[in-house]
Amino acid sequence: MAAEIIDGKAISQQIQAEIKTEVEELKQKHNLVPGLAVVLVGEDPGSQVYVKNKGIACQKAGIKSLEFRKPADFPESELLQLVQELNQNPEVDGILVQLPVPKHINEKKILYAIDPAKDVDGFHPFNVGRLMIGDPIYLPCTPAGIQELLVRAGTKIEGAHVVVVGRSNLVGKPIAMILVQKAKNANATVTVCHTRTPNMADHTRQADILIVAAGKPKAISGDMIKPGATVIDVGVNRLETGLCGDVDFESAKLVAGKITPVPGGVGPMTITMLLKNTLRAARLRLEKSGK
Ligand code: BQF
Repeated sequence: MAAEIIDGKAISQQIQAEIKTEVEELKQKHNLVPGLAVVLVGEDPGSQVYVKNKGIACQKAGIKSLEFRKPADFPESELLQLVQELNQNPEVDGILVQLPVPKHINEKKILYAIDPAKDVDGFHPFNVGRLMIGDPIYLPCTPAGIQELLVRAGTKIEGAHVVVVGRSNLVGKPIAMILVQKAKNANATVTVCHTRTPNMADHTRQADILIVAAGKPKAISGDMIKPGATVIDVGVNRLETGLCGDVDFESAKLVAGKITPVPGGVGPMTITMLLKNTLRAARLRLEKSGK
């Protein structure tokens, strides 16, 4: 039997409508418009698409988006200065520096300079630490989107065996941490596989929920999937033929119970969770100001 397709785009639109309503309420009750600063250095074609997606999504939800586009040779010191200005700017609730940054810039140095209270990407060590100890403030957007997709698709997480393929700081490690937590919509048993895992298929075939963030097109095929499993494809590989996931969709959909497509699966949810974090940042600022 063919798998049910998890429609990330439709689920995203629904959540974005919910966020829009909450943003309007914040405006009416507190005269507060959430603001997101997006910084793009260089002309990476993927990054340009992502920044555009984020700007449009903000606008639709009533969130003010401020874009800062800088040339590829923009000095690290000036980028640091820009981040510090945005940290101080009262119109800015969230700050996002689009990754990857050009090679002459130390990515960690920039990410660590962002005020953790404005770190809506959830990459600052403070927020990573808060997640690790089970007291998160901002969850990183892609893992947060994956958890939300699983919940809204009706896949039971508690007690499930989740197998994650990939151990990046952006996706693999944080999604493992989120789903293993003693918390609602979590309590899974989690295995993390990576490039040095021998006999990877022995692990992936055990998964009730298989999350693939391998960074390699079609790394997972149908024969590596347990019949009926939920398969979440985090891959965004730009090939000449278009966007392609890390899962071989054609063979996987014949075996899986539910599966996310690429495009239209996890990607739109990543953007949606960014809006959610920005709204949260605005609310937290309001609380702090005592209004
Ligand atoms: C879709 C990203 C790797 C490295 C840095 C919708 C996006 C992608 C796909 C998107 C991503 C990937 C983003 C779809 C943001 C997700 O319809 O399938 C939206 O805009 N993303 C990013 O900002 O940085 C990345 C992937």
